[in-house]
Amino acid sequence: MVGRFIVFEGVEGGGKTTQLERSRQWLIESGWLTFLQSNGWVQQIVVTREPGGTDLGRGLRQLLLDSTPEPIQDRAELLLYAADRAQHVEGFLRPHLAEKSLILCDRYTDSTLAYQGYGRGLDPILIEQLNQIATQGLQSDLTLWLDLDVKTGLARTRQRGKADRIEQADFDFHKRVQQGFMALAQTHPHRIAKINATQPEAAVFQEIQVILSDRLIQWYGNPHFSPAT
Ligand code: T5A
Repeated sequence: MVGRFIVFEGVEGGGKTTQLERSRQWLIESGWLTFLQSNGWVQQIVVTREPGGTDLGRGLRQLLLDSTPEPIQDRAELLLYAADRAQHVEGFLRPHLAEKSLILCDRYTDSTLAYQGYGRGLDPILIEQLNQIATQGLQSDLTLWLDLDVKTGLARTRQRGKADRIEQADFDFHKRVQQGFMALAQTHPHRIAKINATQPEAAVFQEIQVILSDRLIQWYGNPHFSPAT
């Protein structure tokens, strides 16, 4: 059995990074990781993100998120995200899955459909094709969509300081992105699980934990222990 690929998605400031780290810790502290390792199903948990999960990707991330005097054209932006993904899939995700890693990834293909498709207005069919070229068919096993209203999300990121190039886009852009995630979750109800991210951090994680536990049991069977909460 190869590893599993879990993705965290949502609008700016939705709490993906926070919940991804909580999930990693819970998988270790609950006993799940030991259970999976002792059965030979999983070797390790790895954490990664898009853009920026590889050396090339870190350079691309800087190009994409730093503000530049010359505006980045929408199609150029799309191609840079696709290049980041192609490198990430081939150079990081597939090798780790082959080594039986449980991968927790901050953003993946749904972000491109939501941001460059719904947000920028680029053709979704073109984006699907590019996603296919970049991923060669690699889909997440589970995507956790942290559903949060745009205003709250942006307020959270602004508390942290200077907004990056994408965060600086106008409010309507971010609203369209949010609508994009909503539409994607409706289209792919089995792959994408909706999480109410307006709650306090611990309550958000409670929801995630229930979904993760269900999926782990579905994938690997019932553990012969009671995972600690
Ligand atoms: N992008 C990406 C595209 O346009 N197309 C693509 O194909 C891809 C892959 C990536 C940017 O690239 C775009 C999307 C993004 O604009 P990024 O830095 O990875 O840039 O941006 P984000 O993923 O949005 O990262 P953020 O750090 O801004 O948001 P997170 O990770 O969702 O949120 P997090 O956990 O850092 O939390 C933000 C703040 O809120 C607090 C945290 O403490 C933190 O201060 N917080 C909460 N506060 C109250 N209640 C809660 N429940 C909270 N949870 C977290």
